Amino acid sequence: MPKALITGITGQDGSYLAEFLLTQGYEVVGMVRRTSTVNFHRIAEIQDQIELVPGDLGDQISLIHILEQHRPQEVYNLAAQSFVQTSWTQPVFTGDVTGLGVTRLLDAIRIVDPGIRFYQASSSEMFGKVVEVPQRESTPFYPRSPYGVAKVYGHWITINYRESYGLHATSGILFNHESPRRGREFVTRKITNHVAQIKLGLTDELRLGNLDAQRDWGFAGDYVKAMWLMLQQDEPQDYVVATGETHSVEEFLRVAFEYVNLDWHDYVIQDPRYMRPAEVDLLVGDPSKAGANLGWEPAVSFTELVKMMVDADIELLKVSS
Ligand code: NAP
Ligand code: G4F
Repeated sequence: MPKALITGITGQDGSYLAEFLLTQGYEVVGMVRRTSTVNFHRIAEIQDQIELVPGDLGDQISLIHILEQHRPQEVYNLAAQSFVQTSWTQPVFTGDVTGLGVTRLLDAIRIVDPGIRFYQASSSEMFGKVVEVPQRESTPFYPRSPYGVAKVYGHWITINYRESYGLHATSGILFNHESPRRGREFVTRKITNHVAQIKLGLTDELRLGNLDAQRDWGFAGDYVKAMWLMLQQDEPQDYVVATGETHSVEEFLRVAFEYVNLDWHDYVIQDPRYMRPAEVDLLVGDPSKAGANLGWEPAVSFTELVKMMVDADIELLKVSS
């Protein structure tokens, strides 16, 4: 039975990837960091099928011990300080975990077992102030946040360890992907959570920042399959994973509110607190390499994604209220 280690298993992608790997017959080990309150809600349904081990990307000894004790064939590095806005208030922490954390893990792999296949969760945020539309694997980076800068470091150190030590190390440049399990601070989930609250009479306003930003939004459940496919290739390469479509925050708002027969103009207030010091205005990916080499394509459309998230948030609030 193949064994995979997932860092960031308590997050959105970690939970979907763990479920997917179980369906592929994997033994799944998930690294979790110590928290004062248990935060296993996303993996609650599979907790008895996976093994959770303590560790932290800030602590290389913990990474070495986990690899020595569990001997995975594949490592998926999904752990990160992943919220762009927070990266301006905690830039050093973000650089340490999201950037240097990748080196700690790659070096632990080099020391313990250089035969391990490694996946790095790179991001379309690296394209930032884009120099090419659509963005592809060869598009130069121009990050616009401490998070984006840290991800560029993680991306290049992954390539460097591949070229320096011959590791099977792959970087997936994933565009925004969402789901009912998305953290509530990200704009899509913030919108669908508020649409549900407004529909159920629990609030009457939604405060947002820049409504003009455009993103290439896909479904997280589709994207974790691409991660796995990348590690099944004989030759490690980097891939853009995206839908090839872009939509504005305003469009997301409109579709979400219209789905429950409401007009977003009646509820949304623009609040400077949610504006960013530097914005990424437009992201749209070209996933043709992933299509050609991996046979990957997204299954869930933009409208289906919005509706799925609104439905899930209404259901969640009905159950909890
Ligand atoms: P997420 O929901 O924020 O999950 C992040 C995970 O990282 C959580 O499990 C978190 O643990 C863990 N973590 C944070 N700091 C850590 C540390 N110091 N040591 C160990 N674990 C730590 O993020 P996601 O949306 O699933 O994204 C997964 C990865 O893909 C991230 O690297 C993200 O930057 C990248 N990415 C995401 C997208 C997207 O649109 N979702 C697009 C491109 C790239 P806790 O639960 O304890 O906080
Ligand atoms: O949902 P967001 O916070 O996601 P963002 O910044 O695009 O980052 C996400 O996608 C990246 C991939 O490109 C990942 F690497 C990263 O880890 C994360 O998952 O913001 C999306 C857009 C931004 O332009 C933001 O300015 O929505 C705009 N926005 C407008 N009002 C808002 C808000 N974003 C948030 N979070 N909250 C608002 O109130």
